[in-house]
Amino acid sequence: MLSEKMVKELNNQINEELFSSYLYLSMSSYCNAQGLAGFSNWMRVQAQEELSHATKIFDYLLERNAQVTLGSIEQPKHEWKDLLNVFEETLAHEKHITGRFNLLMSVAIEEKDYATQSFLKWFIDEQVEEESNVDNMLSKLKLIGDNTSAVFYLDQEASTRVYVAPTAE
Ligand code: OFO
Repeated sequence: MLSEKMVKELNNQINEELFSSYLYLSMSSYCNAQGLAGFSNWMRVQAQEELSHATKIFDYLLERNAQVTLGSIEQPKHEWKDLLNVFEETLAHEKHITGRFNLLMSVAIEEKDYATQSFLKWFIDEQVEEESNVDNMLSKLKLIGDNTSAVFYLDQEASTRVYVAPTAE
């Protein structure tokens, strides 16, 4: 049985993931408004991934017979300085999420909750990949600066990203 503290933190994490999805959906709309349909797609896929993270935690709580308590989702911002700023904030947000999973893992370790430790491992690994993907895009954006044709080339690349549902584990 999950401890009260573990249930509370996992519930909080559902909210964090839903907010992440909301934030990236808002970024997707911003990119579209800037004429960057490829980056809009990239962010939309990111939003879908976050939604799947929320439901993965939701399903785990149900599987463990714990109660899911959904709270309200904070309104995301809808304006950024430019595309570079969008990716700077995405990286900062993903670092925050990594911190959240580290905290969840610390709770699971403290509680000797081995099943939740095993469940959380997928997210810990996923965060390494998420941070790296965003960091790579950010480095490219920093390199190209104001070079419009390079931005459009990158936008083309971003348009090829497709959503892949996480495998059931
Ligand atoms: Fe972007 O991360 Fe969810 O978990």
